[in-house]
Amino acid sequence: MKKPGILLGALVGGLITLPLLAVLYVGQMIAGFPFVPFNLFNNVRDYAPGSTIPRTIQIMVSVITTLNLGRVDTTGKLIEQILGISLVVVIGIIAGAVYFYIMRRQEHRQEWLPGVILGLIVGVPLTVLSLVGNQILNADTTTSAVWLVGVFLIWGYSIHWVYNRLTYAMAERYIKETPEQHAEAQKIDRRQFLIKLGGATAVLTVAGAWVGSISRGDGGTQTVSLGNTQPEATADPNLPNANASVEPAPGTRPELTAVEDHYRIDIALTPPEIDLATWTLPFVVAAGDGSNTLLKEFTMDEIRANFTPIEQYITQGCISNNIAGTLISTVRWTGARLQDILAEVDLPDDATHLRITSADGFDETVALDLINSDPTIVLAYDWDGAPLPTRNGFPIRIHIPDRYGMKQPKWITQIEVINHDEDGYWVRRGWDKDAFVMATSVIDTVATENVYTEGDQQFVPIGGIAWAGARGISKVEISIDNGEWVEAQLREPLSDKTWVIWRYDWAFTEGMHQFAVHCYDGNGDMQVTQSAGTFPSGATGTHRVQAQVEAESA
Ligand SMILES: Nc1nc2c(c(=O)[nH]1)N[C@H]1C(S)=C(S)[C@@H](COP(=O)(O)O)O[C@H]1N2
Ligand SMILES: [Mo]
Repeated sequence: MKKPGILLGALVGGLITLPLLAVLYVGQMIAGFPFVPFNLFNNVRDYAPGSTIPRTIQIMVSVITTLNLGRVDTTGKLIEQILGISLVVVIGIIAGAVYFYIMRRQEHRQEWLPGVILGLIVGVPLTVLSLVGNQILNADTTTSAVWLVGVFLIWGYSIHWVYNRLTYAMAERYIKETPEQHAEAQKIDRRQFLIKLGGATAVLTVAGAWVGSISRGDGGTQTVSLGNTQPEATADPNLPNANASVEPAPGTRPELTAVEDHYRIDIALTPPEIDLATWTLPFVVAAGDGSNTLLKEFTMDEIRANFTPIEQYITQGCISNNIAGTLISTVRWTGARLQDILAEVDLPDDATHLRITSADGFDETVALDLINSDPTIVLAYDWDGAPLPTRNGFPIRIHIPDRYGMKQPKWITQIEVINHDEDGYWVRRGWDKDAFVMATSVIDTVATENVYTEGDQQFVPIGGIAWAGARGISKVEISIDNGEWVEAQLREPLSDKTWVIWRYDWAFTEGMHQFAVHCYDGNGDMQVTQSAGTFPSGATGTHRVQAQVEAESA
């Protein structure tokens, strides 16, 4: 019996890696687990020696421009993604070849153990590379690690299983051949088996890609069994919209998020604890010899006392928030205008940008033009009237309207004045350079427990939120059972920067129904309804839920 060689190993390694990619993709789309090829690529880009990667990207950009392949940023991103996927396939091919090479030299048939070892040798490093400071994770690190290693164990075992099948087994119809014809028979058997294997991996890969793409962004249709009896967003007389005429439908999320419930996303494993006794906010400029010249320095007391506090109700969202996800919150921010602060800093003539750095190693750059055009950009120190919680950026963080959180450093430790633009922490890792907030709308509740009668008609309240950054919301529409889009009522929001609560009271017919929502921003532009995942520019897509609506039992 002839053992399969390294070429066959390469083929098998490549084939088995395709469904692996599909499974990883489904894992990302459904549960937010890291998609190894992209994370791996980002890491290779960040840590590759010297200028290999920037040079590759430069070549890519000139190829795109020369061949007229479309917008450099989007096409470039696609090429990067293809590179990432190819990288993993190449790893699979090499792993398969090496594995077959090693197994050929074994005298005896091995059961599962070498396959598991293969899975660990390849899977553990790739898992680590996919999890270290790389993407804004949706799933927690431990669960992600278990998932990734598990998937790679199955991958390794599959390669091993194929090796054993090719080496030690043969379809029954060939076995009765004479020993001389055995080698020939084995060849035919292998060919047939490989064709089947190719077909099976193709089917699995396509099925995985399909399942992943339909569960993209809007997560398919969820079933809501919401419908609490009490409205949660009861009017607080102190809120600016206390007299709003539209009441939230029961089960709508609180209009104002409790500070301790505000979502948290950052690269810090534990939030940095900053001591106000030693903290200052220095504005510096590079001296040219590698050191910094201090332009101006503020203590927290000075920032609080010397600048008029600006209070704003603000909804902030994370670019990693899935449609109807939880990485979005609304609180009252207080801070000093960055314009006012800069008026006291003697900026160099050629200054164009500020590079903000944070205690956790995070950084972002903001253009002076943007700051000068918007008096609502603040360095914030209070949330709901109390100093920022440690986890949310104590003692100071920036707010820039209309951008996702990734553009807005917390725990600011230094502001460097520079004369050029620079990509920030997440931008360097492939996320959107501008990170403008995508308009989004969510159904929070179909209040099936709050059905009421008016005249001879029964109604069920439906409600939720819509948000489009500082652009505001001009219209929310819902569609029931794929029917016509009808306009919902809009509750007056807390401010022009917060989400808007909407409500629609439906004169229902009993039964199971599908509900969909979409919104228009303040410019009258409809939200993007095409489903897209969070990377690289924020999720888009229509939120849909279904609910069983029953008549009130009188
Ligand atoms: N220093 C620092 N600031 C940061 C980040 C970070 O990792 N480090 N993450 C950003 C991201 S991605 C988001 S979504 C917001 C989240 O702010 P929150 O945790 O207060 O909700 O902080 C932003 N500012
Ligand atoms: Mo974020």
